[in-house]
Amino acid sequence: MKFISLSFSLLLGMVVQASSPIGWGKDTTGGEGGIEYHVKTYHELKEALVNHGKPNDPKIIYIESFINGLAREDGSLIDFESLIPGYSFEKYVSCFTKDAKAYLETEECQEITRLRSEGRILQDQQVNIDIPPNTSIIGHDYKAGFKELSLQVKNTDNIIIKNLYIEAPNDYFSKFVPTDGVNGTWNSEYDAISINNSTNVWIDNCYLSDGSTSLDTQPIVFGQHIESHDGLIDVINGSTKVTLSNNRFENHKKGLLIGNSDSRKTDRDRLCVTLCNNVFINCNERLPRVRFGKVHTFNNYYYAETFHPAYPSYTVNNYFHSDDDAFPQYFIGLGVESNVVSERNSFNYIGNDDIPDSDDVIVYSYGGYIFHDHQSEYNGKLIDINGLAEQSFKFKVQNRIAQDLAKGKKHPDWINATFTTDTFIPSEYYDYELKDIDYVNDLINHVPSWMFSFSDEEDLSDSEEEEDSIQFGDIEDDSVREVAESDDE
Ligand SMILES: *[C@@H]1O[C@H](CO)[C@@H](O)[C@H](O)[C@H]1NC(C)=O
Ligand SMILES: *[C@@H]1O[C@H](CO)[C@@H](O)[C@H](O)[C@H]1NC(C)=O
Ligand SMILES: *[C@@H]1O[C@H](CO)[C@@H](O)[C@H](O)[C@H]1NC(C)=O
Ligand SMILES: *[C@@H]1O[C@H](CO)[C@@H](O)[C@H](O)[C@H]1NC(C)=O
Ligand SMILES: *[C@@H]1O[C@H](CO)[C@@H](O)[C@H](O)[C@H]1NC(C)=O
Ligand SMILES: CC(=O)N[C@H]1CO[C@H](CO)[C@@H](O)[C@@H]1O
Repeated sequence: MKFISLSFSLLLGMVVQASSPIGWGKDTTGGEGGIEYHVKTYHELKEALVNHGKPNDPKIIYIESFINGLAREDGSLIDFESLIPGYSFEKYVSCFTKDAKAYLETEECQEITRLRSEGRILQDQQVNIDIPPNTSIIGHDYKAGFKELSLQVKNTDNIIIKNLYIEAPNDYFSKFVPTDGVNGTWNSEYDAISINNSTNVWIDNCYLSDGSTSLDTQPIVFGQHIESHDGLIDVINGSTKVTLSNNRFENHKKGLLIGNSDSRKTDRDRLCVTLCNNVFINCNERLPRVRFGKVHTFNNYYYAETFHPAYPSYTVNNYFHSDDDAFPQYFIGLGVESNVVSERNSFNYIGNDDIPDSDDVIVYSYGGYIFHDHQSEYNGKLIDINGLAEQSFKFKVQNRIAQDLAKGKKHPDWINATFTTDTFIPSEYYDYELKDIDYVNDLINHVPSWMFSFSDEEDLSDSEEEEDSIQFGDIEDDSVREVAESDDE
C-alpha cells in the first residue's frame, strides 16, 4: 500500500467519474431508472437481486458494508470442513506421495476425493451469486465491498459494478496438480467476478486484490504457498461488450483472463473488451491474457517488481531463460487469435541487482500475433513494443515446434502465421480520447476515486454527474488502511 500512503495529500485534479462507460461496454446502463435498494448483509443483497419477483427489471443496489460471502442468514460464518465429517485439508495433503509427484489411490484417499467434491458443491452454493440482467451494484461508502464472494455475471446482460472494495474469494478446496509445471502447482476456483456468456458489462472505480489473504500469508505445502485464489475478472464463453475502467488491481497473481480455451471457436468475434484508466500494482500476469477477443487497452498504469515478497514478477529473459514448463510473468498476454491494441499505457517494472528489470515483461505471446502498440512507455521511455511482441511470437513458434516434435503432437494453426500490427481500429467502433502519459502516471494517486476522496463530498457533487446521490461517509486520511484491515467480520 505504499503508493497510497505516499499520495494522500494529492487531491488535485480528481478523476471525474463518467456516468456512462467509454469503449466496448458503452451501451451499458445497468439498473438505471429502476428500484433502489440499500443493503448491508449478504442475505439482503440476495433479496434485492430478486427485485420483488422481477429479477430482470432494472434495479440499483447500493452496498453499505463489507459483505462476507461466507455469512449465513443468521450472520454466522460457514466453515466447510465442519460440514463434511471425515474430511480435512491435512488428510488431502497426506494423500500425496512424499515427493508430491502423485496422488495415492488408496481407498481412504479415494474417499477424500469424494468428500472434496461434496465440499465443492457446498462452496459453489454459498459463494457464487448470480447477477440477473439490468442490475447496478454500487458501493455506497468507502467500506463497501465483498469478500469470499464470486460474482457470477452469467447468462446475463447490462450490468454495472462500481465503487467497491473487492477481495478475491478463497477456494477452500484448492487442488495440487503435480503435472502442472516442473514442480506442480496449486490451483483454485472462484474468480472475484466471472463474466460468462454475458453482454454489456461495466466494471468501474473498484479496488480488487487478494486483500487479507495475500499469497505470503498462506501455508507452504509442497514447496509453495497455497494459491487459494483464481482470477480477479474473467471474461469468457461468448461474453462481449465489456469495459473495465478506473479500477485498481493489486497484489494478485492471475489478473484478467479474456477467453479460457483455445478450442472454444464460438468466442470468435466475441470477447470485445476495453480497459482504460486502470492501475495494476504487483499483479503477476494476465493484464489481460487474451484469446480470440478484440481488446483495447489504453491509458493504464502498470507496475511490477522482481523482488516483491509475495508477488515477485519474473520473465523469460531475467529469470527463466527458457519458457519450457515455466510460467513467466507478463503484463499483456497474446493468446490464440487475439487482436490487441495497446495505446499510451505506462509500463513500469523495477528490478534489483539479483534480478534486473527486463522489457519482455510488457507482452508475451501464447501464439497470438496481431498486436499494435501506440505511444506506450516502458520505465519512462518510448521503446519498440511492437518489436518485442513480434520477437515473443517468433520465440513461441520456435519453442512450440520443438515441443510438438518431442511430444509427437500436431502443430496449432498459428505456427505458420506472420506477426502483424494490422489490428482492429477502436475508433471505428467507439469514440475515446487518449490522455497524455503524465496523466497516466498520475493515476496511482486518483484511482479508484473513493480511496482519495476523504470527507470532501463537495468534490464528488461537483463532478456534475449523477454521482451526487452517493454519500461517501467520513473518510479520513488512513481510510484505505482501515478498509484493508476490516476483514474480521
Ligand atoms: C432489461 O430491461 C429492459 C428495460 O426495462 C427490458 O426491455 C429488457 O427486456 C430487460 N432485459 C432482460 C434480459 O430481461
Ligand atoms: C447465454 O445467455 C443467454 C441470455 O443472455 C441465454 O438465453 C442462453 O441460454 C445462454 N446460453 C447458455 C448456453 O446458457
Ligand atoms: C522447482 O523446485 C526446485 C527445488 O525447490 C527449484 O530450485 C526450482 O527453481 C523450481 N522450479 C520452478 C520452475 O519453480
Ligand atoms: C460458464 O457457464 C456455463 C453455462 O452455464 C457453465 O457450464 C460453465 O461451467 C461456466 N464456466 C465457468 C468457468 O464458470
Ligand atoms: C504450415 O505450412 C506448411 C508448409 O506450407 C504446411 O505443410 C503445414 O501443414 C502448415 N501447418 C499448419 C498447422 O497449418
Ligand atoms: C456463447 C457460448 O460460447 N456459449 C457456451 C457457454 O458454455 C456452454 C457450456 O460449456 C456452452 O454450451 C455454450 O455454447
